[in-house]
Amino acid sequence: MKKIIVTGVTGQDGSHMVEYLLKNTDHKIYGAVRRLSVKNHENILHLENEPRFELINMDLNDAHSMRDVVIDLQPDYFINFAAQSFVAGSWDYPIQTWDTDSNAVLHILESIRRFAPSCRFYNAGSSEEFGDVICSPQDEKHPLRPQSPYGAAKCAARHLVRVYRESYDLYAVQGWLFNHEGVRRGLDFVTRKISHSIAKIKIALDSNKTIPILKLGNIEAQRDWSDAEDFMEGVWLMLNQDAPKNYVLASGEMHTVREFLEETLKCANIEFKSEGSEDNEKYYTLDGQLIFEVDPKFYRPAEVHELCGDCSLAEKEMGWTRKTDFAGLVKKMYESDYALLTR
Ligand code: G4F
Repeated sequence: MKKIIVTGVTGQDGSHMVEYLLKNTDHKIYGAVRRLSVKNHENILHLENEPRFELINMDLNDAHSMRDVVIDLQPDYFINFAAQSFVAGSWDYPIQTWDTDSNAVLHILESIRRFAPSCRFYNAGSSEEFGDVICSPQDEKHPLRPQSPYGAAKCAARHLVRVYRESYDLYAVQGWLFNHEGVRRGLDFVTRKISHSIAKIKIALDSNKTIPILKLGNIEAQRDWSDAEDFMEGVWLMLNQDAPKNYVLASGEMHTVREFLEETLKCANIEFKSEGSEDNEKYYTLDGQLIFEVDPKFYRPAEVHELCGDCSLAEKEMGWTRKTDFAGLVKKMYESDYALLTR
């Protein structure tokens, strides 16, 4: 039985990856977790009794712990989804971001090269690496122009993955995953912040309670949003080609944050009118209750204004396709949050 280490299993991508691997392979999956005094295992609780899934202790910021795991397990695959993945937070804690998203990748690569050189390695890359884009859509040839400490750390990791692949003949890849969302998305990310807040607003409106106003930053930012679950197959395909190669995974569609908000309001059957503009824009229900306002507190020191991916290479060479479209993703997230809050 082959062995796969997956990091970040308590998060959105890691937990979906484990589910994908349990369903589509016969391999044994080791979910690497950091011991915390308060457990954060909600996303993997349902997998606790799976005989092919085992949790192991490992801290990405401790090179020795990582090395020992690689020596002991001799994994066939190592999938690294652990990261400081909140772009806005990377200005508040840039060093922790660099340590986790860049230095830790170097430690993994060193462990693999020294102790398990036939292990295939996937590192989570990001469309944030393209940053201040020069053309749209972005494919694998677009230059790296990061705009945040997070984007810069992912670019550094990308170079390390390439250097190790070329220097030591490792099977090491880093896909460019455009924004991918879902019901397990953290509440700070804009899509889940919107779906969760609008569900709360809907419940408050229906029960005549005080409305918890949604506050967002730059609602004109444009992103290429997909369903995180659709990307897991793409990651696994990237690890199982004849030769290692990096691919873009994306939807090829671009929508503004405003469109995401308005599509969610549509799902909730909330009609609204807009007043003001830019920093002062507000949305009200038709009977005048404030539901949303722009809050410059959520603006970033530097913004990536638009991202739109071209995944035609992944489709052509790996046969990868996505299943959920933009409207389907918004509906899924809103309905899940509404159910969660009314349960
Ligand atoms: O949801 P976001 O925080 O995601 P962002 O920055 O695009 O990063 C995500 O996608 C990347 C792939 O491109 C990943 F690598 C990364 O780890 C993460 O998963 O913000 C999306 C957009 C931004 O332009 C932001 O300025 O939404 C805008 N926005 C507007 N108001 C807001 C808010 N973002 C957040 N988080 N919160 C707001 O209130």
